Amino acid sequence: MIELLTADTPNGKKISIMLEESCIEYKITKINIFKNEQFKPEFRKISPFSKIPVIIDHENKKSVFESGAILIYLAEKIGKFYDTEDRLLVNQWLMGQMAYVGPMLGQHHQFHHYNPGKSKFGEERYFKIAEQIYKDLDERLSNTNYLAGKNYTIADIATFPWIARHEWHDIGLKRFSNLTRWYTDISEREAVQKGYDLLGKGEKIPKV
Ligand SMILES: N[C@@H](CCC(=O)N[C@@H](CS)C(=O)NCC(=O)O)C(=O)O
Repeated sequence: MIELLTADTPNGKKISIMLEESCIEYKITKINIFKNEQFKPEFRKISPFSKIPVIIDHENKKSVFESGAILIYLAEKIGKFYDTEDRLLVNQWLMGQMAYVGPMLGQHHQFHHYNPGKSKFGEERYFKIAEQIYKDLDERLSNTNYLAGKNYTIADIATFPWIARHEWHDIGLKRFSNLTRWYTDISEREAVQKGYDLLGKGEKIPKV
């Protein structure tokens, strides 16, 4: 059994989606990051940067932090979404999500969605970067079905919950036909719909 310690954020949703896709038995332990529960010493023992998500695999008592590392761990455990044939490409698109797409869209959320009017520089800078990310993903998806090629992989699972915040981004997802096709296709997966509703409150994936 896998225990997912998380909050309801795009990084958290990556893992609930992966667990639903994997059909592994799991339970969710909520970490309230607005009440600073991520800084509690017992949590920091398994999450040295005080971040969600983290998993504990109760079969072998291993814990894993960092969403990309968790996705790789689970994919290797179930033998899905990380084919050896595609692995070099999956690694690149997954690392690109972890190091660039997620952190930049996260900054865009900070300036454009949560704190508008506080920094013109920050708003303009991250709007431009977010728009470029949409363009780059769209270009990639004009050549392939999924980010790492013909197969749906953990690179898509990592990227999807960030694009699902498209209403916050105000970039206009509809303008990007290949990204829209990819987003709609993944949105229709039952496991993705279930995993997206991480807290079981009936949360729906935003439509294009
Ligand atoms: N690179 C990390 C980022 C995790 C992350 O930034 N988590 C945020 C929520 S999405 C968090 O725990 N924030 C609490 C804090 O910064 O105090 C991952 O992908 O797992």
